Amino acid sequence: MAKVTELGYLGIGVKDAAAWKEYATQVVGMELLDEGEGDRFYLRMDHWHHRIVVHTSGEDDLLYMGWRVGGPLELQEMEQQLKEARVPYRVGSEAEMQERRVLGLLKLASPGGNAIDIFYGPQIETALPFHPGRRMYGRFLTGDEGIGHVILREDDVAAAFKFYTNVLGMRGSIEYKLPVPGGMIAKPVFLHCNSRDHSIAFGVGPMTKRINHLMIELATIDDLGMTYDIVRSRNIPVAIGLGKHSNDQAFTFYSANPSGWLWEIGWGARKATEQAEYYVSDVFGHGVETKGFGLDLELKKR
Ligand code: MBD
Ligand code: FE
Repeated sequence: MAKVTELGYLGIGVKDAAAWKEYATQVVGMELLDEGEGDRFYLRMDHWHHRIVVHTSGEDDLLYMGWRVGGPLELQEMEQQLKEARVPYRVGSEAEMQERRVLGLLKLASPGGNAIDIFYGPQIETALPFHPGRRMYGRFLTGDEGIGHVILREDDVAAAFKFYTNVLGMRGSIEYKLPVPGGMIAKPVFLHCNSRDHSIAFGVGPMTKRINHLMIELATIDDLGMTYDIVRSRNIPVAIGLGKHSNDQAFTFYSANPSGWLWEIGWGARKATEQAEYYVSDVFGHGVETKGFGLDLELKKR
């Protein structure tokens, strides 16, 4: 079975391009790459041409995700899996592959209607080393763990679980049982495709946007602290304060981006466990500070 190996890139649609350029470079430390196309610019986190395409198309939401496979054979095998599972897909044209800066491309959608690229062969810029948008102590932790993780809207959790595991080849399970207002228990599912604890999660409750958050990881704690100070100094809303998750054991906080969804900034995550476990509380912290960002969960039992 072919398996996706990393969440390689994201496309997002935004209203306020200037605010996004400022946020991505000066708050988070990403590198801006503007190739003068007018309708989009790129954010770099490492030696890839880009990790995020910011389309100035106004959605203020996720547009697409790029899931990587190893090479042409794996892409072919993935096509077979899509056929067998009766998932409609399209082979990307030469122009579409060039647009995404990849060697091979399939285009499809998840059960929840999230646009998915399956690709191999990203464009790597050996002559354009990563240059952060502001000072950094270290770097973003990407490599073979991909860009980070996303929490998405997948209204039919069982269908999404089947799709991401049986068709795309990911592994995982429910990892928390958390009481939510109204007496319900949230049972979010977390899936991995490499040593990152999770590359995707869903089932946190009703969502208006396609995406709740993108988590990006820093290699050194000082960079997490520097980002936190910048967020505080600019009075950017913090949805969930600093704390430590039980599943990936990452030290993180969640704050608003200029599109009104969250970026979770983290450090110190452990590797994915081989065998399923679930938790009823985070380790410490992670208190809800600002409600209304679709993550009003009490992660820490108090
Ligand atoms: C996460 O990264 C997360 O976003 C939530 C809600 C719970 C555990 C880990
Ligand atoms: Fe997260």
